[in-house]
Amino acid sequence: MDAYELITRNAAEVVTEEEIEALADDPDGKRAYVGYEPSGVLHIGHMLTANKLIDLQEAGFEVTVLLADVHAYLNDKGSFEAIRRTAERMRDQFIAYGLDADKTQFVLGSDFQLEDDYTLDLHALELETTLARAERAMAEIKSGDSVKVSQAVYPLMQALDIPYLGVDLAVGGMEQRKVHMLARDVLPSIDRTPPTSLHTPLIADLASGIGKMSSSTGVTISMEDATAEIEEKVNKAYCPPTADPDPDDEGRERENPVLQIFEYHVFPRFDSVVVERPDEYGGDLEYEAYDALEADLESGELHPADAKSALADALDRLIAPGREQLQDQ
Ligand code: IYR
Repeated sequence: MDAYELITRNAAEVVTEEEIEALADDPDGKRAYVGYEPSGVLHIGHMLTANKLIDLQEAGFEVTVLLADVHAYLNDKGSFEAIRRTAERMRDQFIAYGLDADKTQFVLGSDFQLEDDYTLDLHALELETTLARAERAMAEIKSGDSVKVSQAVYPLMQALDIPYLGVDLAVGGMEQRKVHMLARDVLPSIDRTPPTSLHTPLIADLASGIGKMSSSTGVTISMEDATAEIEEKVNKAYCPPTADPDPDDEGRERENPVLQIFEYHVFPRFDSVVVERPDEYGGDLEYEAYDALEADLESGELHPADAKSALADALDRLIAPGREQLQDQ
């Protein structure tokens, strides 16, 4: 796989392709980052962007993880002290789950976002941006309904993080895209380069296949789940037997989260996936690529129950090393 393919594989969108091509061809000095609001336990939603960071490291990027403590505070996630403690725990979890501690720079937002220059640049951006524009950028991220001033400041700070961290590429889930578009619009007004961005797909809720998987509203797999919990959640996951639409579904957009997890979490990290089946059901199946597994599930060759047990097994193998390391601490 060449650098461009590695950078863009499994991305839902890149802005823009030409800019990514130029970065792929750049032999050195390329830097990318993802920011996370610190939260108690890492779940597979975090790992989607973390997997992308691992791809980017392989493609020659230096990688920064921003533990966005000030952003979490602005988003009403608790006291600043509690958020700081959570941030430290999150750093250990990312390392346990495969981000190389020697190659990844972890930065706390509060390490640079409270400096004079940053604050003055933030005020300059505030002068350039209407409240309506900032609010629109936050629509997918904010937690409450009644908009606070903090929610207008939040996306402007996220935009400003990009030049202050000196990165070429901002990575995030699709819910971050409006903030990155705002950054492209407003940063030139304070003489900063508009950033290139890459967005990972959103995985649907495990139980329903509807909407976005989230630890606050539905079922997700956490990086601390035990083998039995993973099996139970995956067994209950929405995974229709064929591609035929459910007649009772009234046109609701449903994704297949089992397939999504195979595509975005399992195949990027394993060379092949073995589905174990008794001989009377056709014997074991081995897949080297995601598309073949999807085709077999859709044709009926692969039964959802067998796909689920292979998925639970693969997820457990992905999660076990970090889970054990964290238990020992
Ligand atoms: N908005 C992100 C957190 C975040 C991301 C970046 I990239 C930043 O520079 C700052 C904050 C979230 O929703 O978790």
